[in-house]
Amino acid sequence: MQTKNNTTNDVEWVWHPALFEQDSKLLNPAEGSSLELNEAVLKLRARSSVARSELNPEVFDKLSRRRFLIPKECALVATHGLLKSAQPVVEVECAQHSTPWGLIGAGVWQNPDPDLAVHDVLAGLRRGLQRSLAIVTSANSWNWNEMSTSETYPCRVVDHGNLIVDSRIDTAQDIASRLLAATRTVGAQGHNPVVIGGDHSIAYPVISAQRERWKQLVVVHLDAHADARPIPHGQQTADCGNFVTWCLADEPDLPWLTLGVRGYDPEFSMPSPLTAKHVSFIKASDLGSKQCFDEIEQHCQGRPVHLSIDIDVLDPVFAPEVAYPAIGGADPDIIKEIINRIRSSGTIVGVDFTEVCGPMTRRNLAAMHAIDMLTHILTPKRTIS
Ligand SMILES: [Mn+2]
Repeated sequence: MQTKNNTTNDVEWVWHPALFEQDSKLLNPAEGSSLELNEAVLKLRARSSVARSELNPEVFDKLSRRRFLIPKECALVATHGLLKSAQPVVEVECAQHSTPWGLIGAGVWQNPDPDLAVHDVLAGLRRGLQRSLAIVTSANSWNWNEMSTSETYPCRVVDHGNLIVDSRIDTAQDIASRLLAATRTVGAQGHNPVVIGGDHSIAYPVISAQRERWKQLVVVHLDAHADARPIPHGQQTADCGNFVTWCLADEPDLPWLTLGVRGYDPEFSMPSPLTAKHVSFIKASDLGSKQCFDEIEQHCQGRPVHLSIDIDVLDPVFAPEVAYPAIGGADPDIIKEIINRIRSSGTIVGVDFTEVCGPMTRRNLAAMHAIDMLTHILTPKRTIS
């Protein structure tokens, strides 16, 4: 059922265009990586492209993991680098045989109000996530909520760093193309992308890459807002208010379920998402009803699921640090239950998580809930088989 469009073995891998050779090393200054030029690397360096199946798995992992090799289709936009390692590194390795999550930071804010203090959000989310995953997966941890030990929560996260953004010269379209390439690169390595933002505009390139990878993909979108506004004339890529319109304009067949909408929308683009074939909405006040869970189960049944989460799906009582707070939102426990239902009916193959704003103090509630929710998604409870 979960047929991939491109199996990872079909991808053609090429040398990263930013690489050059110096003093018996292969350097990628744009991404801050280097590799010893030994005989095997030199021999491979002579090749213009290579298939994964031609390389020993360890060699492939080493070369693709730090993007010495990248998928051919991503090379054109990678000239100035795609991703760069960021602190703190969020890596967890306690479930060797499960598919790793591939973490990408994408601190993209198209038009942030100065009072939203977004400059340190990504670093704060990384700090919180690293701490939270370390506790949940530690051998000594005891979970009072579930009355169980931590070995119940296998988890594997590979950190691919943050998207390279140069605000002096990059256009919104440059950034979107780079994030599309970065998400493809992570997906082609066989990792399920987890992209933390940033504003919700990042979901358009992320979901585009996911749809290429999974023919049967469905999207579950948790948000106070439909983000389905019309595309202004001449706009080159999605903004945070219309990324759904962009996704569905490209892929009218993509099954899409938006959960948690409420309030008034002065610009909802009725015709455009609804000309898409399988779009539905569950408003915030209906979350948690039997009908809601039935619809989620039907939507996800046996399919690969991409989760697109805007933290403002929570009520501002829980998550006040957002750009557009909306009264009457969800309770965090209902969202966790929804995630459980999605997981029991489909397979979560990727996440974008957006719209946490600053200031990033230790009392930022939106960030605390974002980290708790991400931890819940990344550490599914082990099922006894
Ligand atoms: Mn949104």
